[in-house]
Amino acid sequence: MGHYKSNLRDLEFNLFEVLGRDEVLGTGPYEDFDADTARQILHAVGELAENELADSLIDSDRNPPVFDPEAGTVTLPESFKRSYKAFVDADWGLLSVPAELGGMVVPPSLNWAAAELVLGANPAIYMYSAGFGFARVLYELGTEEQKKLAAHMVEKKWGATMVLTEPDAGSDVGAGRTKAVQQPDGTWHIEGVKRFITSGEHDMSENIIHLVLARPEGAGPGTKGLSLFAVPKYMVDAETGELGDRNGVYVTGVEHKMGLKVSTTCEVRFGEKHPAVGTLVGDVHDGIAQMFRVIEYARMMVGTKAIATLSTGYLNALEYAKERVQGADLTQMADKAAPRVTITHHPDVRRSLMLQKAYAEGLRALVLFTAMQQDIVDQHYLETGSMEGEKGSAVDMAVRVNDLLLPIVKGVGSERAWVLLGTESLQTFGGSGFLQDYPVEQYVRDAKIDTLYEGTTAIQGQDFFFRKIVRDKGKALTWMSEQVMATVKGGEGLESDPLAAERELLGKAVEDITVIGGSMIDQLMKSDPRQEGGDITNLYKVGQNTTRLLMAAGDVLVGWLLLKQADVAQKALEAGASGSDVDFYTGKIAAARFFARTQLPLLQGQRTACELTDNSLMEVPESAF
Ligand code: ST9
Ligand code: FAD
Repeated sequence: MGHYKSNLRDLEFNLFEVLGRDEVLGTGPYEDFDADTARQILHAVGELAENELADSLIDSDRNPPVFDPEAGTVTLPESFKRSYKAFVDADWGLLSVPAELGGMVVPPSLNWAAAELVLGANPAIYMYSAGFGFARVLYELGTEEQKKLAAHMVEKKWGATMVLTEPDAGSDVGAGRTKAVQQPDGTWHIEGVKRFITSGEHDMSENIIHLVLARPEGAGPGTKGLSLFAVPKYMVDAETGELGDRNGVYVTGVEHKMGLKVSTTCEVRFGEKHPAVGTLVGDVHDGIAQMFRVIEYARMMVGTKAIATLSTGYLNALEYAKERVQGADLTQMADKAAPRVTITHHPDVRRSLMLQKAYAEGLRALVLFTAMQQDIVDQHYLETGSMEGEKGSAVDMAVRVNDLLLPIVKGVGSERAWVLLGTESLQTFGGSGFLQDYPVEQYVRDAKIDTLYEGTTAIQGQDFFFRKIVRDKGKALTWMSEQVMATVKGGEGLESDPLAAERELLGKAVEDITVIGGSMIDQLMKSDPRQEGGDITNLYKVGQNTTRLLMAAGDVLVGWLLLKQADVAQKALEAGASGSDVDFYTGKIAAARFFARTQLPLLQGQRTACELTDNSLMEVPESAF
């Protein structure tokens, strides 16, 4: 048995028992894929993930890619190449490709459920296969010639990269200095140095298409002055797809990392040896907005990767805990001859396991609830060709809610996952967890990156508050709050509600987060110098709390989704569930109870901390740190 333990039962529970995805599957644009086919897809991907894909995770960590600085080439370990080939040969990359390029037209919720399985088994496989998704973006945004390039990318399974970061432009993408110079033939020459580029070089596809942000000569400062260019490693004959000359884009360094070692992280130089020729995507200067199409998808991917790893970390820990015999039952601690028990008997181990279960399953539910918003937008796009709905429509709200939830999926998913993997999953193994005999130490190392790339947690917190709440004028937030409050009030009218106490706790958590958000809005208003008494430094008080608000919102949503699931589970038990379903549903109710009773009350402390915020932190001299 390999390292990866999937949770197909929970994926199906979310999709079909909680989110009603069977109503969408098999109808409209998704008519070719009904619920049964969706289940078959998930089982097939799960089987592949647990076997061929998982097979190389450990080996490719111990034998990472080898960079040849002379040739500028990278050789990946054979074990990983086999896994990657198994994935692309099975054509599962086509789940994120549009029909026009030969893709399978499935709702995003099914795509993300399948993605979790790949990302949990061997995340770098999904990242190297980005060419499929990037082709979609190029097809949707590109010129006629770029649409043809997109078709070749899919057919020939080429690699692709997203190229934003530079040595002095990380979070601050707008500080990028890479330049684009237009040529008489309409192409552009790209000049500059990019850093940390994932999949920048490897030996698994004959070509790599780089999507590069660069600043055309004379363009303005910041992100708005950046344009997006498609820059191939080898020039391509758009008609035939045949490769031409080597383009002037070279990898000059590959980083040595803490984890996720098989995923190459490259320094890429453009136009140093000879010109790096690119074409302007869509022939329009709208680079940052275009790149955000990729970033949004990639942020969802990172959140899914994080929780996929937390889930397999938990299931590995659970298996170990059921077998490891150590110590006597706490109630017999005085009896030195008492029988020894498996560690699942110890209250503290149970606390730890249930915490892992609650977050892994609650965050999975959040990923799939977010994906369900994408289903609404995707279906509308397939039917009308537009990604926007009329103002006030369900599609318009789904766009906003998806936007609101993405920083939570990415920011909270990654923070909770890597911390819990370390403090709980690894800890469950005792000293053995520290050894490379088990996969969990690698999970911790591989998952840490998720809090960093695609915008650090601080960036997610700011995005959540300033863009997704304030700029949205609270529309998506209000809708979301209504959904949560419907569950809080869900027990009204019931003769006896077994989850009444949990609903009350969720209601209190909503009150707490409302105070946190409210006091931040208050400080924001007080920072407007145009208002009487307005002081711009009040913005620092907001800035001290953006990550707090993000994490608190994650907890409220996890608590809510677990409770929603518990309601479904309760009904299923009352309807006479049998066999392994009884355990499954009982576990759902237990997780909701545990989370509501042990995690949601902690938000009161966060509320107090927010209310106590002043600017003394900002006044501490740097030398006093
Ligand atoms: C990286 C890659 O880290 C790591 C892993 C790579 C793995 C690759 C494999 C991926 C697999 C998946 C592939 C499939 C792909 C595709 C499939 C598609 C179907 N939402 O606030 P402003 C835009 S890569 C949307 O003033 P600043 C918007 O246009 C490196 N758009 O920002 C806005 O204009 P407007 C990742 C947004 O102060 C404009 O930006 N690096 C959003 O100028 C300006 O906005 C980072 O993520 C949004 N949330 O710049 C950088 N936000 O307002 C992190 C902004 O008019 N830093 N826009 O609408 C940030 O995000 C900064 O906040 C900043 C600030 C750069 C945006
Ligand atoms: P900095 O921006 O210097 O941040 C340092 C610290 O300061 C962080 O804690 C950050 O949260 C904080 N900080 C910075 N600015 C602010 C602010 N305004 N407010 C509050 N806090 C702030 N990039 C690509 O373009 N393509 C890729 O494929 C890619 N893959 C990557 C793969 C790996 C393994 C790694 C490590 C990075 C990758 N990146 C990629 C780059 C990645 O997106 C950046 O590392 C990330 O956006 C952070 O930038 P930085 O490292 O320069 O950190």
